[in-house]
Amino acid sequence: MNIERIELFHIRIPLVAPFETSFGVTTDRESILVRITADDVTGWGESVADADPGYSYETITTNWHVMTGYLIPALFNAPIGDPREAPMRFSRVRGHNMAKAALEAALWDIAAQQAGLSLRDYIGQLTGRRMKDRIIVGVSIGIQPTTEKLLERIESFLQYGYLRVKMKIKPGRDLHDVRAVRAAFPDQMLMVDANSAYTLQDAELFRQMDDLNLLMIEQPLGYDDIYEHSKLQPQLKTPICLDESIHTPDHARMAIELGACKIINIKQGRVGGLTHAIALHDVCEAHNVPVWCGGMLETGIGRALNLALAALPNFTLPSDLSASNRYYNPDVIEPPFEINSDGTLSVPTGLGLGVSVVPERLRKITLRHEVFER
Ligand code: OSB
Ligand code: MG
Repeated sequence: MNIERIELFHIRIPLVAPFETSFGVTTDRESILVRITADDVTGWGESVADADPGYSYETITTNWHVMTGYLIPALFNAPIGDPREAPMRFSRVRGHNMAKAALEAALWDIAAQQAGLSLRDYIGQLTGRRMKDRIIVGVSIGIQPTTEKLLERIESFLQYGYLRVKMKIKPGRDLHDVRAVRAAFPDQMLMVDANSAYTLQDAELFRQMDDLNLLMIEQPLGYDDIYEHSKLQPQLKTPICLDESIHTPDHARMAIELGACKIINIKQGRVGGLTHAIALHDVCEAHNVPVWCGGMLETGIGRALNLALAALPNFTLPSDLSASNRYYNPDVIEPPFEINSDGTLSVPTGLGLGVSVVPERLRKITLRHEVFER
């Protein structure tokens, strides 16, 4: 693959409704879209970094700096064989996984197109794994102004056919809300995500949630912690799922061996790209730890990539991948993702990512565009 041109687009796209987590509220999603041209084929990637360092230290600005100063020059340095070489090419930059992942994503899109395959089938070919056609998905519901609004919002999403509900919690908006939701929807597949808002001192709160038949409790403690989660998990029947704490396949092995979690949420951006995400999937599978695909309010570009990843066999739990109209209207791609009647999303079957960016919409949401040529 001879990379000729790399373009970065800083975009800002309005969410159909504000999304509140324990670390803040998002009304407009900002991100960086990457377009790479190699051998006359164009591939797209999307950084999951946000404008603010709430979920992660990475931001649009740090991504721009690391991409333009280090990662893009490393890609222009020499031709690249296949996208699995990207992590080695980027290895002189420590961290900044989201920046690395966005560039690697565009290389996967190109390589799949060059192989004449959908990204899903290309991953299947490289890994020798049998890939799924449809992904079981759930909806992630932000903190609502009141408990009543929360119940209404859940009700409306269930009508679309989502099989699993994830509700965000934060101190002061936790046990009472979760109990109310459980009482209103006794048999609903339900989980909570704390986004690191608690400490081990709050163990009693989670023991009280243990009776509510939750599918899992996602990232209750420190964003960089594994050890304290290993102290909490044995106190609970409910599985803990780690999100923020896991950045490498080694972190996953450590967390599993310490008994810090029973489930891992894989976000390719958080772990530095598809190559590492696949390795993480394999580590979890070898330890009988199920995984699911996390979301970062991606546009359809990141969503298409996530669906191809989630087609791997150990993605057995419902993923945070919802229909396009739950996030953006319109999205930057066509066709939009729609939920099937069985509560799944179909993995795109077209070449590469299998979605097309609509130039007119991209132009409207672009704040800054920069082009780099070899
Ligand atoms: O913790 O999973 C999270 C969105 C932004 C940042 C962190 C998280 C989330 C979500 C949204 O939960 C999932 C989605 O994209 O649907
Ligand atoms: Mg999470």
